[in-house]
Amino acid sequence: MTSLADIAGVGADPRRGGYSRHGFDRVELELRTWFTEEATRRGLDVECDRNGNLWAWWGPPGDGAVVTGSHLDSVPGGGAFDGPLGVVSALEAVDVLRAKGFVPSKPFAVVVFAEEEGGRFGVACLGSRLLTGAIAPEAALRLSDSDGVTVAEAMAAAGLDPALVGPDAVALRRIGVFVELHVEQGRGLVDLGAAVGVASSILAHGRWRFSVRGEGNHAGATLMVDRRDPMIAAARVVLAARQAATSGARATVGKLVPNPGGTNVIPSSVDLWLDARAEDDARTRAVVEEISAAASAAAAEEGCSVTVTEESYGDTVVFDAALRDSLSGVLGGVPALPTGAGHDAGILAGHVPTAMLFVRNPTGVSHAPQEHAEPDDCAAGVVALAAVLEELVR
Ligand code: HGY
Ligand code: MN
Ligand code: MN
Ligand code: MN
Repeated sequence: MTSLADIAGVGADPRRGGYSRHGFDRVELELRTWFTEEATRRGLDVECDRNGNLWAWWGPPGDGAVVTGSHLDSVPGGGAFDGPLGVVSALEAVDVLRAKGFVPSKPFAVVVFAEEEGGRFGVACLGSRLLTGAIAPEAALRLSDSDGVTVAEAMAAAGLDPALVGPDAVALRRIGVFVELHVEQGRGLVDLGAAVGVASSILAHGRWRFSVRGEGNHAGATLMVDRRDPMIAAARVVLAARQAATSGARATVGKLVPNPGGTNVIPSSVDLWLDARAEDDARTRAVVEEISAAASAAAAEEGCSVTVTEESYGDTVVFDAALRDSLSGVLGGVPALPTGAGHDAGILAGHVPTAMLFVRNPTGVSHAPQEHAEPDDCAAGVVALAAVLEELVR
C-alpha cells in the first residue's frame, strides 16, 4: 500500500517545494522515478509519451480508457499536497480496487502530467497543453528558464526527443474519461463541512509579462530628478493590479526581477509577471487591459517604456454537468464547487469527458507550506476516487 505518508514523502520533499525549476529537471525527474517504481510495484506498465507525461497502464493500453492522475511538480515554496495528493491517491485507489478483486474491463491508466505549475518555463500545464495542441510545439520548445535553458534542451537532457513534441492524437484518443483528484485550494469544503467535493468550474486565468525599460545608473550619483527608474513604474503596476481586481477578479504579481539587481544600482529594466483571473474571459481581459493602461501611463511618467506579453491563457472551464452530477451521486451527493486554481483537468476538459474531485484543505492555503489535508480526509478521497473509477469502468 502506498501509505498516505508518501504524500509527505513525495510532496513534502524539501527539495520539491524549495526547488524552483522542476519541469524535466533533477527533482521532477526523481519524483517521476519514485512514481515509476510505485506503479511498477503494482504491476502497472509505465510509459512516457512524446511530451514527457507518464502513463501507468493497468492492463494493455487502449482507446477509451478510464484515466486518473495529476502532477508532481511544485511552485517554488509550494505545499506537499498540490499535485502529489492526486497521484498518490490514484495509486492507492488501484490498491483498493485490486484488494477487492476488481479487474478493469476497459483500459485504465494513472497519468502524471509534466510541468503543470509552469514553475520552470512559465507556461502552466505544459505537458497537457502539448498533448492537446493547446500550445504549438515550436512555441513550447523555445521557452526557457531563468538560466536560459530551453524546453528543448531540458527535454533532451531528460532523455526525450524534442523533435517528437506536439499534439498526441493517440494519447488523446486513449482517454475515454479523465478524473483528477486534487487538494482543494481554498476553504469551500471546510465551510461546507464536507471531506470531498466535485469541481464545477475553473476561473479564466492567464499570465502576462510586463517588461519595463528605463536607464540603469548609480544609486548615489544620480539625482532623483535625473532618473528613469523602471522600478518606480513597476511598483505602480503592482498597485494597479490590486486596484483592478474587483468584483471577484484576482490579480497577483508574484514574481518581479530587476536587471541587473544590484542594491546600489538603479535597474535598467524590470520584468514582472501578472497572474490575472476572473469568472469569464471578458472580465479577465478587462482587468488586464486596465492594468496595462496603468503600466503605460506609469512608464511614460517615469521616462520609461513597457511591453506586455501574454505568456499563457485559458478561458473559463465549466466541467460537464452530467458527469459531475453522476460522480457526485456515486459519492452520495457530495457538493460541487468552483475553483480559482488551474489544473491539467482544465486543459483536458476541452477535449475529453473530465471531472475533478477535491479533498478538504483545513487551512484553505495553497502554493505555500501551510497547504494541508488531514489523513482521514485523504483516505476519504481515496475511497471516493476508487468508487468513482469503479463506476466509470463499469
Ligand atoms: O496556478 C494554478 O492555478 C495551478 O495551481 N497551477
Ligand atoms: Mn498549483
Ligand atoms: Mn495542482
Ligand atoms: Mn562603485
